[in-house]
Formats: sequence, structure tokens, C-alpha cells
Amino acid sequence: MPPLQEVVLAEPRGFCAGVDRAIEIVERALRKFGAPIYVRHEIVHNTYVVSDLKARGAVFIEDLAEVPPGATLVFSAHGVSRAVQQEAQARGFQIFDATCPLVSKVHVEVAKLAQEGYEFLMIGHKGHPEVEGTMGQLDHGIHLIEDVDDVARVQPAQTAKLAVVTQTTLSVDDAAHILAAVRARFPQVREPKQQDICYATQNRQDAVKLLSPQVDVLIVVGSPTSSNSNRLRELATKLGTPAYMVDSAAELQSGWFEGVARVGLTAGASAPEVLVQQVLERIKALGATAVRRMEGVQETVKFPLPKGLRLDEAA
Ligand code: 0CG
Ligand code: SF4
Repeated sequence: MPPLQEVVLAEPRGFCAGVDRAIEIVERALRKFGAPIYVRHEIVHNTYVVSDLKARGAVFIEDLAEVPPGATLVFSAHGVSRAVQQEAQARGFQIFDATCPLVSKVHVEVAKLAQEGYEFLMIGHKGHPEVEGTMGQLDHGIHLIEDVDDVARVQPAQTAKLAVVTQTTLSVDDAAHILAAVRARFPQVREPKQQDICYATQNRQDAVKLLSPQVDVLIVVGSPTSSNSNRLRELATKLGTPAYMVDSAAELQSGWFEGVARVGLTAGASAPEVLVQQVLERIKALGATAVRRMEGVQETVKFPLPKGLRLDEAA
């Protein structure tokens, strides 16, 4: 096998518009109101981002009981249930909602269709905060579907008005497979006009599909809690390319690159580019001499900041 030669950078990779916005919300809240700023759940699922914001005065909590009266509270990019939203409002916190607008869009759809009498199947991963937030838009009537077996098992109260929604960060292929099983069992099911899996998840997975066959190993920068990052590693593995996910350059193992000529490098939607560059440097130190960027979709999505944190507002 030839020695380590080239690193190919996936395009697009790393931060999406929802993550950019969420981090910016915490940073601006810190600047405007000073520390501490309370954040419900990791603002995005990245160890580096969270520890950096912690060092600057953000306090990450899971339970609102940990938030003192009068505090400023930010909801993470993954969104929250109605119960959490209502409790936070009732306790009078100053709230900034960093829920990604593409997650909020799913919440709005659920609320609207529920009004029309719909019951829901939600395709997603149990225990993920986005799933808890979306399912928590209603008191009842949303059934979690994790796989094809769940489709066979689920027992909706009625099937005349049944709608399907999904987590935004699923494997596009797995979701399509599960959705096919849903359609087969419930042909009348109502589907989102545009799929709920977001553009960033789709684009990063598409890039890995193109890149995987060109490389001998794929490195994904991302944290273990990050759904979309895990899906990138999983996808490459399914395509037959050995793949590893690392939280930082320190986690790289030289053994992964033995007998490897070409390394693919990508990052989940919550992983900062600075970590990608550190990983790249480390792979270069192991012997890679060339770096190439693959051709890919240019993302231009940008979401506005919430009122009260915009630069053009009077202080
Ligand atoms: O991929 P998930 O939903 O786990 O979230 P992460 O924070 O990693 O990235 C995007 C968001 C929100
Ligand atoms: Fe929004 Fe998609 Fe990014 Fe999640 S991964 S924050 S849904 S753009």
C-alpha cells in the first residue's frame, strides 16, 4: 500500500445555519446581559462549543429548577416541549429561543395538524432532545417510530387522520426506508410537503456519499451526542469505507492510517471548523502531503437572530 498521501475535505461540512445562529444567540446574550446566561441543554451537541461557552459564563442545565429567578435563559437549537416553554414563561425568565427555525417549522406543523384532528407518527431517535421537544408539542397523539419494526407495532387510535413527521438529523436513507413501511401500512398517511430532514443533514450526507468511494478512511469531526455527526460515520461505514468519529485531534489514532493513501475529512453540523483544521494538521503530521477540497453545494442559508439580540436594534 502507498504511504499516506492526500486528505480530501468534504464540501459542505461543519456548521449549519441553525448552529451558527444558536451559538451567536448565547454569545450575544453574554455580551449584552453579562454572565451567567443559562442554557437549557447543550446549545448544540459539541463538547468544544459547550466548554468554550462555559468558560465565558454560560451555565448549561437540563432542569429549569436549576435556574434562579430573574435569570436569562436560552433554549438549545434542538427545541423544547410545550411544558418546558410554559414553565420557563411562568417562572418569568428572560427567554431567548435558539431552537433552529427548521425544528420550529416541524413544531408549527404538528400544532396545526393537531388542531385539525390529526394523530402523528414521529420518526426519530428515542431520548433525543429534538424528539422530546417535538413530541412534547402535544399532550398525546404522537407515536415514536424508531425503525421498521415499530411501524408494524404502532397502534394509532384512528388512521383516517394520520400524519408523519421526522427528526431533522436522521439518516436520509433510513428515514426513506421507514417512511416506505409507514406508507405501506397506512397508505392514507399525510406527509410533510418538504421532508423534515434539514438541508444541512441532507447535504453533509450527500457529500459523504460522493467522498467515501474516493478515500480509504473517513474521519468525522463531531461529538458522541451529535445525531447528525453519528449518521455521517455510519453512512461511510455502510458504503464500505472505514470511518471514525473524533471530538478533537487528540483522539486520532495513528493505526487508522496504516496502509491508507487517501483520507476523507468531514464534520457534523455542530462541529467547529477550528477542530477540522486541528485534525487536518495532525493528519499532515502523520505524513499526508496534499490537501484537496471536494466540489460541493455552496450553502447560503442564514437565519435571523431573535428580537432583542439584533445588531440593528437600539441598545
Ligand atoms: O445532530 P443533533 O440533532 O444531535 O444536533 P447537533 O447539535 O449535533 O447539530 C445540529 C443541531 C441542533
Ligand atoms: Fe437546523 Fe438542520 Fe442545523 Fe439542526 S442540523 S440546527 S435542523 S439546520
